[in-house]
Amino acid sequence: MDQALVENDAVKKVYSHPADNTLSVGISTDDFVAYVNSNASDCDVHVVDFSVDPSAAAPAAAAKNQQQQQQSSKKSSKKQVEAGKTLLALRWKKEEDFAQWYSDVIVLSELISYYDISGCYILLPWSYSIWECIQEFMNVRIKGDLKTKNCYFPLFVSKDRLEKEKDHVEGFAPEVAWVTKGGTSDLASPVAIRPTSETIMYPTFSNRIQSHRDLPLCLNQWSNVVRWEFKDPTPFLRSREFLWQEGHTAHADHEESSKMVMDALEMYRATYEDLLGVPVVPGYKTEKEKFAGGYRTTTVEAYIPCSGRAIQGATSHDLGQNFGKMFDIEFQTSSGGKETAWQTSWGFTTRSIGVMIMVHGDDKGLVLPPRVAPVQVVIVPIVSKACTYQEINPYCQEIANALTKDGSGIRVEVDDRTIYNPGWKYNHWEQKGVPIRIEVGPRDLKERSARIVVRYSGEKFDLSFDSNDESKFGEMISKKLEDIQAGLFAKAKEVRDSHIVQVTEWKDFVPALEGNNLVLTPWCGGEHQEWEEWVKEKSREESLAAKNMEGESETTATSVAAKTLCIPFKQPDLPAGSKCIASGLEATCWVLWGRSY
Ligand code: 86X
Repeated sequence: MDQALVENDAVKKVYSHPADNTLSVGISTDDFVAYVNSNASDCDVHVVDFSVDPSAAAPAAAAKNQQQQQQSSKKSSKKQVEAGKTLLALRWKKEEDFAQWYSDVIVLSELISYYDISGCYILLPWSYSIWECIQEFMNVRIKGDLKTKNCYFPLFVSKDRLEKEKDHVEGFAPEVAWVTKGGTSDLASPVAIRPTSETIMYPTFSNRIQSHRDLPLCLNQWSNVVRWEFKDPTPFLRSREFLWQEGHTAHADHEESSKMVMDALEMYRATYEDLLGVPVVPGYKTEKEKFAGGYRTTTVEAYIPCSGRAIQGATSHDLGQNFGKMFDIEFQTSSGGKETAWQTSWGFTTRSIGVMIMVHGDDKGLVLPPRVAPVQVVIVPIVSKACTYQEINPYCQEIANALTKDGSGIRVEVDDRTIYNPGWKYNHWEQKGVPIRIEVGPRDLKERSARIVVRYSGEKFDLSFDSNDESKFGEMISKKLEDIQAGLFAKAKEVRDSHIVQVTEWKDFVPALEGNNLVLTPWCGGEHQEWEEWVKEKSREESLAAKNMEGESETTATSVAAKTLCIPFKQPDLPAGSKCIASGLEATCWVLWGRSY
């Protein structure tokens, strides 16, 4: 309790929310302190002088943006946390300081813990469960539609093998992590930790593929990979070790392999949109932005409203015969000739969880779409002297049983812990993003009803729990979860759609970026890579001028320059005579630009 409240005689009453966020009780400070210190409550009053500036260091979460903190040191010192104290609420609003907000959300919701190696994070059960939901969703499709089998290849790769294809590794070499010792003795030849598994898997493809009868060969692995990056890391979005799935397939002809590329991309679209509620734009990467080792790259691009930035959600590559030639993946055709296999590769990472957090989260914390929420419904009993746990718990349990029985499959938790009061629990589960809270008080017990509170909208209503037809209650909650899933997606899509603007003249380009938009422009197409470079430089210059800044740091992960995100599959009409935004040449398509992560 704030010391000023206790000592200041002018303060006649303090207001608290003893049982319910929507009800306040005002009593004198003396009575309040006496009550809390009495046996009636489980805790004691601690008087804290809030006017004293806590000198303790900021936690790791807040340490990240030190520069920013120094710029607004007055603001941030107020928001530092005393060492050893837990945060009770987010210190930052999403719109106020997006990076700090994100740090607070992932820690308070217990998704992430920090670790003593930069760029590495602990995925706590709350985030790992989400990853398991993603795996479940995707495995059905990987094994079903994509007819691809899971497998596991080694983590380590020899230097010779990794560098077998120089061109493939070249640009990436600085990111490769190496093991050079076993115990104290140097290894005869160091081994790399996989940054991706082409060189690890493709020799196996070469061995196993001899005849057209061996095709298609479609393998997927779920694994960790390491890329030792030096840009600022951000949990989920850019970490040195991350989890992913990588699919690698080989086919007898290009028709079949290009279909695989599209089918894998459709799985990614579905995972983002139908599971995570995050709208994405599917399309082709330009020549400049595609995976250099392949023939063509497709992508799903997401949009982060608060930063106005795009982020690559996942990619699916048409490798053509490039890797087949490098790794001798040849097969005997049915007519007896020899042909190189046609390959694809596709990957989806834990970055997706970060995108989901950024898109749906709010000032109270995480907001989870029901389909990936580890707990979809939390039931909180409201206890008091007049209504004890012994009285109310059986009813809460009855409700929980109704929601879980007959394999209705709702993930329910009854929070019947006695060490926390209901207000604390509401806050806790709101921060963790649980889609539905069911509050059960004495009145609900008497009337056999329950109060339903929806996390993302704040909607509240009473629902009757009819003892003759409990399945009705379960159906209503199931339906509500589906509505929430659809509602979250619709809300995100509306925001995203309103931030894609069509621009046909260069003068409108940077102003559109400055308005946090992605920009669709007519474009002269693939052969003119230098014009993408031109847009990058020109947009950087004009953006810096608009922001009154002189230059950009080399280590910041994000730049103010725009790059192409994709050539969307879904193209608006291109009026005849449209000119490329950059070159002024005849436009052949619309291309999507944006600042990106
Ligand atoms: C490119 C290509 C591809 C399978 C995917 O995008 C989906 C899943 N792989 C990955 N890429 C690299 O090839 C690469 C190679 C090395 Cl050696 C590295 F250190 C980093 C890399 N990053 C990306």
